[in-house]
Amino acid sequence: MKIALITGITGQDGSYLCEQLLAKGYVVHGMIRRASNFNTQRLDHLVSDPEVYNQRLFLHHGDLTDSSNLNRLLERIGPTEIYNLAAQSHVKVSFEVPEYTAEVDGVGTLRFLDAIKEAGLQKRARFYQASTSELFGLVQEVPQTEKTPFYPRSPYGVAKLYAYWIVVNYRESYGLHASNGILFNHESPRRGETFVTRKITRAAGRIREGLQECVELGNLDAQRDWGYAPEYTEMMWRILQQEQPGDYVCATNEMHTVRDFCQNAFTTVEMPLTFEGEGVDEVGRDASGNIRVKVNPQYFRPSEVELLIGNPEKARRELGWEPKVTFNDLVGIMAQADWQLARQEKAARALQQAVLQSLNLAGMGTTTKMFEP
Ligand code: NAP
Ligand code: F7E
Repeated sequence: MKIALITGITGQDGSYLCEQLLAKGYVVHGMIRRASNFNTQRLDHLVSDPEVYNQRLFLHHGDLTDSSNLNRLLERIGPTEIYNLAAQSHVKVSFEVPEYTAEVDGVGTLRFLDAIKEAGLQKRARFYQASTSELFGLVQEVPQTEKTPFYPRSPYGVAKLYAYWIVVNYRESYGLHASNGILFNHESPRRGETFVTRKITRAAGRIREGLQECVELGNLDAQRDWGYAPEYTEMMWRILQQEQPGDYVCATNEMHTVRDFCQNAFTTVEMPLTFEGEGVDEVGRDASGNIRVKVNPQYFRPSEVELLIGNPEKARRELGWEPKVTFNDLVGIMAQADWQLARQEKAARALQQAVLQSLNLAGMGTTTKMFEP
C-alpha cells in the first residue's frame, strides 16, 4: 500500500497534492500546525467527506521546528513517500523573520531527513523537497537549468539553499531516495492572498464589483515564470516514481512582468488598464481615467530577484512532464475565480446591510484591514 506523508498539507500545493494522491489510491497523512482557529480551509471539502477523512486522509499536529513529533509521526505512519512542502514561504516576510525562516525552511529539512535515517526508513521512504527558483536569485544565466549556479537573494532563498544541499548530502551519504523539485512560481485560485498574482486577481475582481478603489503594488518590472500549481504538484509525484532520485527544474520557459499580469487580469474582468508614468509614479488607469494600480515602496524588497525563467527540458525528457496551462489561461482561471468571489462578497454585504437596516443598526458594521507584507 502506498502511504504518503505531506508537510504543509494546508497550503496551496499541499491541498492539490493531497487530492491527487487520494485520487491515485494513496492513504494520505498530513502534518498541520496547531492554530487557535481552524486552518484547513483548502482541505475542507475533503475533511467534511466521511468517506475520506479518517478513512484515507489523516491529519496530525506537528511543526518542522519540533523534531520529537517528526520522529513519532514517522514511526506511527511508516510512509512510503514523504513530501516536505512546509515552509515560511513568503520571500518578503523572510527579511522580517530571517531566523525563523532559517529554522523552518533550512534546519527543518535537516530535522526531517535525520528523523528518516534514525527511524531506519531510508530504504522504505522516498523524500521530496520543495526547492525553489529563488535559489537562482541574481541569475547567472538565462534561462535557468539544473546546472545554473545558485545566487539566492533573500533569507528565504538562503534557507532553501541549505535545504537543497542537505537533501543532496543525505542522498549521497546514506543512500536516501531524496530529490529536489526546483519549482518556479506556480499559482492558482488557492494561492495565498499576499503573493502578487493572487493579490492582483483579488483586487481586479473587487475593484470591478466596486468593493475596492485601487491596488498598491511594489516592483512592476519584476519578471517571473508563472505556471499552474496542480500541474506542478503532479510533477512532484512523478519525481518520486523514478527509480533513481534526482533534482529537476519545473517551469514553463516563459516570462512576464508583474505589469503584464495586472493588464491581463484587469482585462479578464472587462476593465482594461493603461499604464503611464515611471518608477514610484507609475499608475494603471481604467478607461474612465480612474487610477486602479499604484506603486507603494512599502512592497519593495531589500534585495530583489528581477527575473526568473526556467528550462524544464530535463523534466520533459526524464519524467514526461510538460506544462499545458499557458500564462493567459492561468491569469484567466485566477481572475475569473476571484471575480466570482467578489460577486459573492458583494451579495453577502448587500444582505448584511439589509439585515442591519431592518434592525435599525446600520452603520454599526465593522471593517477589517488585512495586515499585509
Ligand atoms: P504555502 O501556501 O505558503 O503553504 C505553506 C505550508 O507550510 C502551509 O501548510 C503552512 O501551514 C506550512 N507551514 C509553515 N510553517 C510551518 C512550520 N513551522 N511547521 C509546519 N508547517 C508549516 O506554500 P505553497 O505555495 O503551497 O508552497 C509549498 C512549498 O513549495 C513551500 O515549501 C514553498 O516554499 C515551496 N515553493 C513554492 C513555490 C510557489 O510558487 N508556490 C515555488 C517554489 C517553491 P499553515 O497553513 O498553518 O500556515
Ligand atoms: O512576488 C513582485 C515581488 O511574492 C513575485 C513564493 O511562492 O515564488 C514565490 O516567491 C514578484 C516579486 O512571489 C508586489 O517583488 C510587486 O519580484 O508573488 P511573490 P516570489 O517572491 O517570487 C517562489 C518561487 C517561492 O519559492 C516562494 O515561496 O512580484 N511584487 N508587487 C510583489 N510581490 C508581492 N508579494 N506583493 C506586491 O505587492
